[in-house]
Amino acid sequence: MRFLSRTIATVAAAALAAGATTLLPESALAGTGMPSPWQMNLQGAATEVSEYIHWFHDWLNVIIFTISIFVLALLIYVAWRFNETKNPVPSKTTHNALLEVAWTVIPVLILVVIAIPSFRLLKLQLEIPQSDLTVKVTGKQWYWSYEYPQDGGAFGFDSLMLDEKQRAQAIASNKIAAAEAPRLLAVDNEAVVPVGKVVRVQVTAADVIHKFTVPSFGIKIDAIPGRLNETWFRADREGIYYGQCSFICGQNHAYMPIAFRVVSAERYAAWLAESKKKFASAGDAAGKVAAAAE
Ligand SMILES: [Cu+2]
Repeated sequence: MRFLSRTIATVAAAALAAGATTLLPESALAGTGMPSPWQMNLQGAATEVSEYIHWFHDWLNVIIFTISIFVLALLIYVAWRFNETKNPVPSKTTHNALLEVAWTVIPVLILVVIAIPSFRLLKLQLEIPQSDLTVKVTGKQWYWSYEYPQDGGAFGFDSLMLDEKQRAQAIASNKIAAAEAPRLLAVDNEAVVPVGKVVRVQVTAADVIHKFTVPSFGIKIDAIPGRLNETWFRADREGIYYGQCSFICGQNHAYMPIAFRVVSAERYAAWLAESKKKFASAGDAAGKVAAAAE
């Protein structure tokens, strides 16, 4: 009985903890844009889609915990009430119409309650609103290339992970703040986008299948050679948001992070002007890979 009360207490504590994260202010949620030590929950939400995903996740947890506790309670009751000593002559009942209808209809209703928000989330993700800018992303073994086709820029660049030496150098030379340059996530060229604008992201791959994933934006989409996939995000807050390739794509799959820096409209304009010059003469990716291999 003591074990039982302790188990119930543990389950209740877990349910409370799951519920509490939704009540906490956003700033109390560690790990937005990148994971933080001992983080247990999803990465903090920075877009409408991501916030919906968080809500849906919490809602599913409520349903899962309720069903699990209900079934556990029924099992305990049955074991206690109908054991051999308490109930020596078992009932011969084989049918109960009301009960059978109930245990068919109630699960159907539960599924409907899950399906409606699920379809709404899919619609939100798949229907791209009128976009303010487009960024084309190409997955390559093992880095990402970004192209800015609109905005009069028509420039592109490769974004490669900084190794430990490069990362230390970048921090020492104040190119990037240490808190914004986590190991295995910091890159040489971040993709910069303006805050509060709808960014249409076109995703493809040049060699094998990769997957473009940014948890805080709530986006995850396949990068497939010969196919152009589309998704979108509108970041609500400035900051640095990291993601990773999430389709095993070869030897350095773990070392091709994604980095988006969300900035004000003015800083974005300045970055555009600078990048048009900086990346105008950039060599193609093939040349870069050949140079790196030497
Ligand atoms: Cu990949």
